[in-house]
Amino acid sequence: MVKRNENIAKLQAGYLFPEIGRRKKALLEKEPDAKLISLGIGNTTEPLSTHIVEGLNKEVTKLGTPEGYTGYDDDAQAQAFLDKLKSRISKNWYNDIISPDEIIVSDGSKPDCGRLFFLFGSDVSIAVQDPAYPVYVDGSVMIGATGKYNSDTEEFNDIEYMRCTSENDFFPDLSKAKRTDLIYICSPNNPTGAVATKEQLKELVNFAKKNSSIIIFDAAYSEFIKEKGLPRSIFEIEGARECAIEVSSLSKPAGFTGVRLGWTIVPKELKFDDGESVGKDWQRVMGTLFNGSSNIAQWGAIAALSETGLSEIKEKVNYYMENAKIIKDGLEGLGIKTFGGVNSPYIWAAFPGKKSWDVFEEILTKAHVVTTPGAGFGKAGEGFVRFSAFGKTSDIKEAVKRLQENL
Ligand code: PGU
Repeated sequence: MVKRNENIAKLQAGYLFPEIGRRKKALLEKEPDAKLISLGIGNTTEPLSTHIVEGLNKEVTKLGTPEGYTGYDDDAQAQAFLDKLKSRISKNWYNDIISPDEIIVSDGSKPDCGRLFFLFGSDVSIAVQDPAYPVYVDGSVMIGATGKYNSDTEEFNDIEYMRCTSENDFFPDLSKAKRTDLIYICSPNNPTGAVATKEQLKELVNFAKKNSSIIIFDAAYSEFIKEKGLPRSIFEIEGARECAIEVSSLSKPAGFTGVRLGWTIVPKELKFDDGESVGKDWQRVMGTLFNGSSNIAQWGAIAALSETGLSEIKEKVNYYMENAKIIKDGLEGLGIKTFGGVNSPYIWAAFPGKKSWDVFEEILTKAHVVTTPGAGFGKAGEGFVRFSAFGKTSDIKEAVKRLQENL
């Protein structure tokens, strides 16, 4: 028999979202006629827009012709697509603050988060926001970078948990944070919906530079920022090129959760303590563990990042943000305090004094609405439930009506 990987054994529970799926299934076994509405996992529901579908179709058709066929990206034609895509990401997404050769295109930001663990190995120390997207902690546990699980504190000994609560506007108090090698930051934030301001990110960059740390900035929801003056990328902040990596994705803004396309930016200035380039090592990791994003998805992304594609993306984002407003107003109308939902597709709803899994169960059984319990994102998420604005507006309205009738 093979010995179980002890790091995987340290994970206390299953991955959050499949666990929610199990609870959904259990309810449906008891009540097969229940019409569940999912405001749980942040999964897009709106069909791809016309221009993007044309882009995808164009490539699929070409793949069936001798002259248009492409395989791995070592052939000239495949390289040319990739170059075109990187140049669009650089110009149309980042306004040229990032150069195309600093972008590595991938199949999404979650897989990139996974491969980043290979880049840094198990000897790094890690800080996360608490609450946080569970991949940062679970992935760190899997590679053995977190030390032992402490059942008294319900935390891993070697992780620096930076509490993000309404008292600090859901941004870590860096004056209290310990120095770590890596600092995971997500803005707009999953799950709290908070967006870091320029001042907060300046403070973060200064902190990272002072401590020679690397920030891993998850910008998967940048397109949902509506208010002017809020930073969409860590690289809008002076000094970030020497201390940050950014992961991003078309999953949420363009509805690519199933198509799969994202990217990671590693600036040329980012170096390890021995002076070696982080970007060069990242290329090495990706060259070994990844074989390029699907050429079909790349064509979809090229279309998505054109002028027409980007205006279609804005429409989708506005659609989901209308949903966010309906949820937020509905909850507030019930006297439930909410955060987020203005520059992010998540509404973080407070249920003080209650266990978030209990609130999750209550909403599931009484209203047949699926949410995500805050405790699944970390200890500071206890007492909160996350509502996702991804869904059909008619379902969102129905869900809010059921909450009003049943809570
Ligand atoms: N980063 C953040 C902060 C996310 O919230 C998500 C998805 C991703 C990355 C993943 O993006 P991809 O580019 O599609 O890989 N979060 C969703 C889905 C759950 C999950 O397991 O990824 C959510 O509901 O939180």
